[in-house]
Amino acid sequence: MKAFVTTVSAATLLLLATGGASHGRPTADAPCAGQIHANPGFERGTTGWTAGPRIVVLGDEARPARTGRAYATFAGLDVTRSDLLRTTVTVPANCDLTVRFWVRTTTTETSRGDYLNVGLAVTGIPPKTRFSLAFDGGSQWRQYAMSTGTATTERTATASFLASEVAGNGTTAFDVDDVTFTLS
Ligand SMILES: [Ca+2]
Repeated sequence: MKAFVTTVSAATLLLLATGGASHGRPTADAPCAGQIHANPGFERGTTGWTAGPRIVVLGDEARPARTGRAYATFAGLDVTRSDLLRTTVTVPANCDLTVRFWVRTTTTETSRGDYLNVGLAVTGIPPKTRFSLAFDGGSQWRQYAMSTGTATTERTATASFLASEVAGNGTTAFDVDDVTFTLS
């Protein structure tokens, strides 16, 4: 490609540049758009996700999904345990990734015995907990968002939901739905 470019005239290069602009961006910039996860709302079960054995995906008329019929739930079982739900996507060079997700909290707790830590691990940046949600998260669906920022190289980004529960002080269930991964 470089050899080709050096042999064409400046006038042709100018034509190519203006032609590219008027017919949409060339492929180098095209990936920075749209939602890129195949199963953001768990309608296809845990496809595209790595889910711990106690994470169930269900449709429940008493506790309906935010959209569709399914969601991921870290159910309050009043046992001491932790569970992890995560997924990894590729972030093309020069793109920003925004992860948006909804959480609903059902609880009998009045302290932070049980929690849901939401993290975003990005190539070149130390993994970090972005949100630490607990009993006071609210019984209605609430949306949260976190972003990677941009870089000049392709990266991977792993979003993780780690629930930790301690037995004997009440129970908290965390429901998660519509985890979208949008490039810009
Ligand atoms: Ca759903």
